[in-house]
Amino acid sequence: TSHPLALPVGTTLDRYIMNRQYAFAYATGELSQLLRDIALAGKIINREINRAGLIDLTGGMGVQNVQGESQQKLDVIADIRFSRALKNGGEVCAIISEEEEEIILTGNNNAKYVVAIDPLDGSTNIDVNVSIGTIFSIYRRVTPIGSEPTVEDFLQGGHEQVAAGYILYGSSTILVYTTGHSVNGFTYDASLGEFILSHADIRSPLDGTIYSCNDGNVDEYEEPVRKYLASCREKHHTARYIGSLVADFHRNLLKGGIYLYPPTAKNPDGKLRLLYECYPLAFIAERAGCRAVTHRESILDIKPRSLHQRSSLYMGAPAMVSDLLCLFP
Ligand code: AHM
Ligand code: MG
Repeated sequence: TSHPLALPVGTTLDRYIMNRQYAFAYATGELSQLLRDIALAGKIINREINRAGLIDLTGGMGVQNVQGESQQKLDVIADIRFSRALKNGGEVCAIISEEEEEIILTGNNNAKYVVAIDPLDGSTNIDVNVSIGTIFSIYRRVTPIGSEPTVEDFLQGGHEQVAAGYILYGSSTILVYTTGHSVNGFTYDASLGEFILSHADIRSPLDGTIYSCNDGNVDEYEEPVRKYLASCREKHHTARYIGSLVADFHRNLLKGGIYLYPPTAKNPDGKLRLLYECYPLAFIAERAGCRAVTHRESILDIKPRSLHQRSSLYMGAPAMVSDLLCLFP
């Protein structure tokens, strides 16, 4: 199934992006530059994370972000780094971030794109050396070029994403993204300072044996979800849950599994944020052959209403997601 212009494993991200740009006649290079800006910010965050323990970057700031969670120093740093990289890069007119209530205007009103980002996801894992990630989603603006961007640019819906991706800062750092065609992963080689194509055209298994949810919440899950989890245990499936969405998603994508974040008493609409957590991962999941749904619709079909809207999320191998959905009346 490899594309005629497919590049071999070992190709650098920069070269890959340039090659893809030439493959599309209409491409002007702005999206390519934007993807490179995100990769650069990712390298900077990666550096900060790797030395976090040394320079006392871990631990709380004593302030709360817009969702009322305690904000970690690294969250703040990642937010600043990404905003700066996207502002300086010049291809983005506005950003929304998990860390900020309102849209961030970059001042580049002539730019075509807007970006929704969770700069550093997995906040409870930051100061304990466990994998964390960045999630991003890119749209072409709908407001006229030259004008000030508005929330409308962000509330287009999941199908309108032009690209989505994540960076997982794990046992190695990997950037995975798609522009709506294949999904490709680039592992960071720190000695070269380059992301290198390591996972070309990722296709997820159709079925799997891993299930990932916060077991502490199970009593609050709705009946069909509890039934599904009981069936996983009956089949001696494997429970794996890191509590960093990117890390749990990446593992299940490669190995075959299902990720579940159902509604709970504390988060009746689900915990995860639609625009910069669910949409981008759902976009990647579908392109890699997985499904991403709530109990009643596909994540990408959800109509966005507000910037920090939440959703429940069931995502992973299509056979597993279908088995779960069958249990809902
Ligand atoms: P965060 O944006 O505050 O980091 O929260 C999102 C995280 C996801 O990475 C993870 O999947 C989920 O929250 C874990 O939640 P819980 O601790 O409730 O299991
Ligand atoms: Mg998050």
